[in-house]
Amino acid sequence: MKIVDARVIVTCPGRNFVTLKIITDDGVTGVGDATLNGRELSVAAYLTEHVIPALIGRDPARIEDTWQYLYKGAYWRRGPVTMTAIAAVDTALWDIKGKVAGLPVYQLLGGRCRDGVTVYGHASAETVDEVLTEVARYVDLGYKAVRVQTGVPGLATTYGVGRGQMYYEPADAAIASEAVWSTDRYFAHVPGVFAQVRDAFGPGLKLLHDVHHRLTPIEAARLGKSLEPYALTWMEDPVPAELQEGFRLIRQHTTTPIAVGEVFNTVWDCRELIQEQLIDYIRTTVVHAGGISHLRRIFDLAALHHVRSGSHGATDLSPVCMAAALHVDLSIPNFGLQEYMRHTPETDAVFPHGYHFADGYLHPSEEPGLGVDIDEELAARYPYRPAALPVNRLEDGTMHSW
Ligand code: CS2
Ligand code: MG
Repeated sequence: MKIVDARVIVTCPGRNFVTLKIITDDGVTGVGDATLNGRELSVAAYLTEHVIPALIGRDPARIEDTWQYLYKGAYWRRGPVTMTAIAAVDTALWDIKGKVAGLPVYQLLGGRCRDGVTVYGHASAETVDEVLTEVARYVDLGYKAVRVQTGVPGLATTYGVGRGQMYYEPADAAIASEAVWSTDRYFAHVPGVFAQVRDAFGPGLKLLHDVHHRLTPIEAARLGKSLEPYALTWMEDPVPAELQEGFRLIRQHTTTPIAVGEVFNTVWDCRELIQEQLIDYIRTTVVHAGGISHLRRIFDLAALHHVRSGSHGATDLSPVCMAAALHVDLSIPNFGLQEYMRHTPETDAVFPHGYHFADGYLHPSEEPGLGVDIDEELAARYPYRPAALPVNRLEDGTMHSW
């Protein structure tokens, strides 16, 4: 069997997605998500110019050899663009291998370790009353875990408080929109919101919160301590994570579990965090961390150190990534939670898939391969639209993390 063609499909059913489709001489095809929010065309060009020409003629069954060829052969290793491109190839080759074997990919990864993949939804609103209403909505939908994001009095916008319900798309302008942040205003408000949410919904509901890279380690320690009475499942991205040893300071002060990793793209970004048990959940994904092959390596290292998976699953990760993520989530021993920010009906139509939600779980397709595809004719009706993620400044104008 040989790869005879591959193409990059860029489409924008409400937001931009980049998909790689690989075609073999037997007519078997595979798909991989290559979406990097705000930098989509960088990955599309990397694939088109530097990867696809080298794929033609290769044996699609040689997944690991292809991974090593693209990783070591790049010379300039790692980084979100390179690793997202490699991820798309890896994911598409696993899709092909499953189709050829006549098995869903999770069966090739060792089979089921659980009956379903527990997911968390996103309750977000400006006011506490609206937050409580949103949390109730997700509970009524059957979610066992809910991320809570709230507006902050005195701030015009804040991370995670979406426009409309169920979907959250932060990349809202061709040139980055500017948000304003105040840690003081945030601290004055957020612990009280969780007090009210926990009081309203009791101890059984898993509650999560995404700090989105905005604190210093000692501030994160203070936040973690203030949230301890509300027993969160995790506090996410408390600080920017380039300084992995900075998490030691947080760990010294609080037992609130920590989840980090959606912006990581190789095991090297999180090796110390995992080996020193400075985090509790690793959020790396199929689409941004080198595909199924490399993500399994990260999760295997995590399993040795009591760290569980908690993969990112925002709207800007396509249904192709979600389908692949579920096969990994089902088959690893140290699964924690899977983020499930729903896609719009337009997106779901462009990416027909077999996974489905029931009773707080996502269940992958039982079809051979990943159980997802892209409707290229429909995708062509949604041309690319430039969109950048926001930037963030403090109230005095200082650039901050968004
Ligand atoms: C967030 C994302 O889902 C999350 O945990 O951190 O919404 C993130 O902001 C976006 O994926 C960035 O494109
Ligand atoms: Mg996040």
